[in-house]
Amino acid sequence: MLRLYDSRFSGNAWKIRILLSQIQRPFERVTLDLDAGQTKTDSFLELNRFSRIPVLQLSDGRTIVESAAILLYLADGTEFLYDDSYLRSQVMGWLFFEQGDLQKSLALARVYHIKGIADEMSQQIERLHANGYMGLEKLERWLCRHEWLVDDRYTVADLAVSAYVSLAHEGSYRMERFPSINRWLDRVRAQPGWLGIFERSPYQYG
Ligand SMILES: N[C@@H](CCC(=O)N[C@@H](CS)C(=O)NCC(=O)O)C(=O)O
Repeated sequence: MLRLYDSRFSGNAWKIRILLSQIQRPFERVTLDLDAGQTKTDSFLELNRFSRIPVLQLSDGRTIVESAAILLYLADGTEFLYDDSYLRSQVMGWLFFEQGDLQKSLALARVYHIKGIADEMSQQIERLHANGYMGLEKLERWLCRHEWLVDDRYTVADLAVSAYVSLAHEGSYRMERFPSINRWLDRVRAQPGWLGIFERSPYQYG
């Protein structure tokens, strides 16, 4: 069976649990405590050279790291990824955009709030917001004219980009500025098999 190493609050691992639910793949969930340094041990480094979650371990023991790579692996041959190489390249473009232009700026601001250190980190949050808003404005511009990120249906591009965007308010982003993003998030959440971040997948063991 597949094994997913993740943590309770990670948006990157949440993306994988949503897709596993949508493709109805059973998996064992191993939830790590990041604050206790469980991604920094020698045995974890054997699983992920970058010492981060999520990590997907296949039944033969091999691992896949980086949420975008895991999503592409799991979505291959399903309705959530196109076969056509041009359309696949468009999906990948959004996955790279999410990692480069959005993920850190949205995730770190959220982490500072969750850890209760937002006041002391206010200057860092301001810088993160400056970057994050630039990415969100680009996304809003696209979604003003398109229902989905690539072509005419929901794919792992929508899944990957929506995860941290839907959590951005927890990092004090003013999301009412982005009406097209909000309508798209409603469409994403309405997809069969979609799960909230603290919701348990019916396909989850452990
Ligand atoms: N680019 C990576 C980012 C993964 C990431 O940032 N993981 C965080 C949790 S969301 C983590 O494991 N942090 C622990 C650490 O860096 O020690 C991905 O998309 O998988």
